[in-house]
Order: sequence, then structure tokens, then C-alpha cells
Amino acid sequence: MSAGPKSRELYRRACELMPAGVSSPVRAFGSVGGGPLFYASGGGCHFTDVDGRRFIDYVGSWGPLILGHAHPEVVEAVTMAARKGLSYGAPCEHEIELAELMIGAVPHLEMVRFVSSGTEAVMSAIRLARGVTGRDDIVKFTGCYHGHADHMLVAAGSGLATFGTPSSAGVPASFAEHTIVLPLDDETALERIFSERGSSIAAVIIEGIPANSGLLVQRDELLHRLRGLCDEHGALLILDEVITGFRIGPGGAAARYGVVPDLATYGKVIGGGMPVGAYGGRRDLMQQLAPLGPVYQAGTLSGNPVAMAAGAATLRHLLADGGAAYARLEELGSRLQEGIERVFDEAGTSWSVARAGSILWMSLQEGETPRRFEDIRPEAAGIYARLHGALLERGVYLAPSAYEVAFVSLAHDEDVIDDTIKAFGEAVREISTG
Ligand code: KE4
Repeated sequence: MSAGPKSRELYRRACELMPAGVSSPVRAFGSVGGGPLFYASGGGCHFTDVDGRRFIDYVGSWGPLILGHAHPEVVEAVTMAARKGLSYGAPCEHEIELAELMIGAVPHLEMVRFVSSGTEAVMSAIRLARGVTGRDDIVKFTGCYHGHADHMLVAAGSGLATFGTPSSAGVPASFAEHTIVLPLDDETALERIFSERGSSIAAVIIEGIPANSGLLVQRDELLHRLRGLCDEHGALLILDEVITGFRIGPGGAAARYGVVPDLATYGKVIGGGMPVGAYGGRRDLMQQLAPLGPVYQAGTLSGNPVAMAAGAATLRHLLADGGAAYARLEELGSRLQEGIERVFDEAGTSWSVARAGSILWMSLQEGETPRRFEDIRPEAAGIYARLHGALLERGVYLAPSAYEVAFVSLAHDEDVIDDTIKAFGEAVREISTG
């Protein structure tokens, strides 16, 4: 499906002004074709594009909109805060409110520091890990995305023991030298790198549940072994909960796996749609941050009162009634997963749906649902592009990339999920015969 005439005209103007007409690459629809739809407004689980067409939204701004678009409690909190001032560059009570909500829900969060994006949260947590350990090397995993800080834009080197190579132009090889990239789901690779380099590893960073190259749900044993190896070698474990934090439950992936990280990073949901990131964890580590300690980090709009108010309103809603919201998200997520898998089965495929609560990803290939990026078949992206277009025709908006996940919000309901499943049935039949 192509974008409507008004989206196309706006996109033409945007491309004159901004690279590929977008503020973030994935939004350009490059891998699914057809050109981006320009949003005019959002409400609940729907948005309307500038051509007046209404869609069920499963992107939800890439995760933040767990309550749906323009939730009244969030809009009210933002409006009230904005009326008192948009930014102070000074401490304000809203920061305490959001920090208390986060720390109250996550036992291993003893202190937090707010920033304005997930990238900043990860970049700062890694600098802190290097600063407190006096070590330089960082271990990450293929397929995990942790924002666009230079030392995170690194691909696996040739062979396990070698260090990474830049995955983006503009990242000096020397910046990648201290980033070791391993495959997911592979304890042998972990054991080997720790036996070879354990004394120089400052930290290992892993997504709570890798959700940037499909949804690659890891085995509990892997996370527990990772924790053990970090302890044995004096390295820190950083759990990147930018997607999973307050999305899959109050305690995020740490609670799901029963693993206690030394530091964790947050974003998306904790901002309720406004620019917020955060990192936190052990008090003894966090107190090494300026102005208390030698690790520097700062930010003009960190702790912005309007953004803090949006995040606090979102978490208050999620954590109310003992976290009943998560039971609802689980209900809706499993309904959607079962419905789509029924469609895939009826179409005679063995495609599957990976899910963690309200996060879903369609594995459009035969066989086991992958746990490693290397096991995702490249040709699945072509199938996804056709499915994406066929669903757009039917008013269902999935992420414009085969490697991104879908998010269900509390604003979705059974009728919307059932309409989505019906659209999937028609779309899969269409692409199977097309
Ligand atoms: P931001 O800087 O985009 O707020 O967060 C970076 C980040 C860090 N860690 C994880 C696990 C993340 O998923 C992200 C950002 N996620 C992508 C999409 N999955 C953001 C969308 C985009 O880049 O436009």
C-alpha cells in the first residue's frame, strides 16, 4: 500500500529538509517500500494519517505508548506541568516522583539518573562501568541494539576473540577495539571470552529480551550463566531494559529471569511518550557519578519536568492495583499471538510468533523460532514487506521493518485484536497467492 497524496507531498518537502525526510532511519519505510505515512493524530490504539485514514497502531512510537496515544491521565499531567514551566535546569519534585515509582518497583534499583534517551542511558551506564572497574572492554551480542553511541555501533569481528569492527561510517576502528561482540544463546562463546579476556572486561550489556532483531527470547540458563561469569571475573552486568523496562512487568526482564544486574538502562515506557531515558542500579556504583565521583555525565534537559510528569503518570497507571495492567496486557498479547498463529497454521506455513507479554514478533520462516540473530533467514524480510503492505491496506500498522517488534497497548481491546487477526487472515491469503 502506498502513502496517500498528502503524506507523499509532505514527504517530498521533508526530503528537501531532512535526510530521507525523517528524524530516525527506520521511519523512512526503506525496507518495506511505499513511503512513510505522516501521522495527523493518535487516539487510544489508533492513529489517523494526514490523508484521513485510520489505522490500528502496533508501533506505539516504538514502545513508549503502553497506555495508547494521548491517554487522558498523561495528557493532563503534561498540561499541568507545562502550565508551570517547560524546563528548569534545576531539581524539581517531578524527578523525585518518577524516581520513587521506578525504585519502588525494581528492587535492584537503589539509585537512578535521568537522561533524555535510551542511547544516553546506555552510553552513560557503560562509561560508569568502565570508570568504576578501571577496565575498557565491553561485551555485547549480535543483533542487540543499544542506541547509537559510537562504541555500540559495532559488529562482530572475524572470530570470537577478536574485537568488533565499526558497523557505521564515522566510528573509528579504535573506538570499536574495546567492544567484543558475541552470538546470543551461546554459553561456550561466553565461557571462552571470559577465560581469555575476563580481567579486562568492564561490563557485559544485553537487552532484557533482545527485541531489535526480531524477538530473541533467551533461555534463563544463559542469563544466569552470564551473571555468574561477571561475578567470577569482577565484570558488571548491564541489563538494557529500554524496551522491556515496565513493559513486560514492573520488574522488567530482571524479574522475569530472576537475575540481578549491577546496572540497568531504561527509556520508552518511563517517559510515556516524552523524551526520557534513565540508568540506575547499585548505590555504590551510582555514587561514582559527578558531582559525587569521577565519572562525568550531564544533560540540559535531563529530568525535564514535563517529561517526568508524563513518565510518572504512565507508571502510576501501570503500577496501580498491584500491576493489574500487566495481566491485561498478557491477555491481549496472548489473544493476538494465538490468532496470528492460527492464521499461519491455516495457511499451511510453520511460521510462528515470538512473544513476551505485549511484545510480539512474527518469525516468517520455517522451523524453530530463532534465539539468535544469525538464525533469522534474510528472505523472511521480503515476505514481511509484502505482509506489511497487505495489512496497511486493511488498516493495520506494523513496524516498517521485519526486525522490529509489535507492541500491544492497554488501549487495544478484544474487538481490535480480533479485527487484526481477521486482517492477518486476509493479508496472508493475499500474499500466499500473490
Ligand atoms: P533511544 O536512543 O532510541 O531512545 O534508545 C536506544 C535504544 C536502547 N536500547 C534498546 C534496547 C533500544 O531498543 C533502543 C531503541 N530502540 C529503537 C527501535 N527498536 C528505537 C527506534 C528508532 O531508532 O527509531
